[in-house]
Amino acid sequence: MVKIVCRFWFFIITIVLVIQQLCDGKVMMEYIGATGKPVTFDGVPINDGIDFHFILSFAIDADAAGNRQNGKFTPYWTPSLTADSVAAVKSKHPNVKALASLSGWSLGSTTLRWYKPQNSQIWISNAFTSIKSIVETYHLDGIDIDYENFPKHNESFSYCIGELITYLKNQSVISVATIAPYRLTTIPYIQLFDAYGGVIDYVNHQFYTDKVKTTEAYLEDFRLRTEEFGREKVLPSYEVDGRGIQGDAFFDALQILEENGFEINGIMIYSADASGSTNSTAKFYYEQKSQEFLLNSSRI
Ligand SMILES: *[C@@H]1O[C@H](CO)[C@@H](O)[C@H](O)[C@H]1NC(C)=O
Ligand SMILES: *[C@@H]1O[C@H](CO)[C@@H](O)[C@H](O)[C@H]1NC(C)=O
Ligand SMILES: *[C@@H]1O[C@H](CO)[C@@H](O)[C@H](O)[C@H]1NC(C)=O
Ligand SMILES: CC(=O)N[C@H]1CO[C@H](CO)[C@@H](O)[C@@H]1O
Repeated sequence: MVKIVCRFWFFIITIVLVIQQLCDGKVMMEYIGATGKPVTFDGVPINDGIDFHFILSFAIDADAAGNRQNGKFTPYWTPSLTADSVAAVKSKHPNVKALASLSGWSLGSTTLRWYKPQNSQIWISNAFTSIKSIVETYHLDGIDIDYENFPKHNESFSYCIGELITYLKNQSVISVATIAPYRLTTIPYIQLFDAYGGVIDYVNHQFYTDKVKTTEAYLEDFRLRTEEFGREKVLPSYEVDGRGIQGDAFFDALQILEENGFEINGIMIYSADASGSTNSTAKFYYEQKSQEFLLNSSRI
């Protein structure tokens, strides 16, 4: 009898979670802290109806001189993003989550790349311990995977990163994991996603690297990326003052995606550093309008 009641509640809870995911679950992903500018969370518009994720950029498996540390990650995001400021923005906005993005393109003048660890188990264990400590210090909820350069033999990438995410989730260190492929790194990320997609919540594909500048090209590109990574998890993305589609054409593209049957579950923006430093009329315009778009489309 107890067993049946448990099963019943498990069933109900599962249904509720699935419905929640389908109904609201609109997410905003905002990279912050990569440029070294003294950027803060203050001033970033955060709508109550959106699951707002700040992605602190970056935590890196290297010392300050760029030497590999065998899986021991250190935070290198701008020092103005303090642990207290993460706690403050989360307590002011219960819908905010904070993630650490792993790696990024470079540290100072050193280009960062994935390397095959000598011993995968030791790398995973070091990564688990160092990331757990960063998560606890900075009150984080998850990690984003942003390795941007790969050696020829990268088989261990999928295994090491997939196991790391699995282990961090299993031990309840994190609740969210995202990946950030770009035009030239889709293959290793597809390998990771195919093997460990169950523990990956969203795909922050960097559409602005795909050289698409028109709404029509954006639609075709989105079609391609959702074929690679699945329709539910891929988020359209925008680079402020950057590459790819620019200005309000981005919102036209989102409209066209919806008209073509794609459900927009969230939007990724790179980055708060750029948005915060544009002139005052344009400041955080894309963050504001993206959230408005998501709320509009969730009302359908
Ligand atoms: C973590 O993994 C262990 C071993 O596979 C399993 O028994 C346990 O249920 C998992 N816990 C969670 C929260 O997934
Ligand atoms: C402010 O930004 C807008 C939009 O990017 C631009 O059109 C305008 O020229 C900028 N104004 C100044 C004073 O930089
Ligand atoms: C949201 O909907 C309102 C009302 O229909 C509309 O005026 C506004 O332009 C929409 N905003 C976006 C970003 O789609
Ligand atoms: C062995 C292996 O997985 N190699 C892949 C590494 O990643 C590149 C792309 O960056 C692929 O082309 C290889 O197939």
